[in-house]
Amino acid sequence: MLKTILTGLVSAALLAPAPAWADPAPARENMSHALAVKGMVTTPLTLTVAGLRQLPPANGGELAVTRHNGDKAETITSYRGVRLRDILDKAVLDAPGHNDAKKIAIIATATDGYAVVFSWGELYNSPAGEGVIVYYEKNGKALDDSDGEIALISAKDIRTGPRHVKWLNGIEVRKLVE
Ligand SMILES: Nc1nc2c(c(=O)[nH]1)N[C@H]1C(S)=C(S)[C@@H](COP(=O)(O)O)O[C@H]1N2
Ligand SMILES: [Mo]
Repeated sequence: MLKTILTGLVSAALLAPAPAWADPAPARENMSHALAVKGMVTTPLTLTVAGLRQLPPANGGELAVTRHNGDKAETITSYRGVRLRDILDKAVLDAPGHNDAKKIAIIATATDGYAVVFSWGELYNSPAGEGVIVYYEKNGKALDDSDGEIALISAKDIRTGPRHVKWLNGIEVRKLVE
């Protein structure tokens, strides 16, 4: 009797769809092991954490990650990474014409399909650019399953959640306008 009930409960649990409150992201499978820099660049790159460590470090202190509605997702105590601008400069934007760079969008993508957009003007010619950082350490440690191995933060955004890209694996440079 008890066995029948238990077996029933176990199979119900296995068959039932995940409840809405469950974390939808299977974090462990999402881990990003490398960052591909591609598109309109003269030198496409594949950077692992070891490769990112070779670039000039950019550190940040306490930062609240806030969702679009203002709720707090987490508070980061410190982070260490590389400015997205420095990564793009290493790959070299393929924008030879006087006005080419101004038409460029930079798309940051994650292993789960999440993607956010920056513009050249924002990264290179606005105060926001300083705070756009690809990071590989959080609170003094390597990133774990919840957002690792590589992630991105736009520290000067009003709400930092939307452009906090966990499991970052791609930076694509695209010219949007001919
Ligand atoms: N890879 C990836 N990063 C992501 C998301 C996502 O779905 N996938 N959600 C974003 C959103 S909308 C917010 S508000 C923050 C905080 O998300 P959390 O609520 O999962 O902590 O992470 C952001 N980063
Ligand atoms: Mo969000």
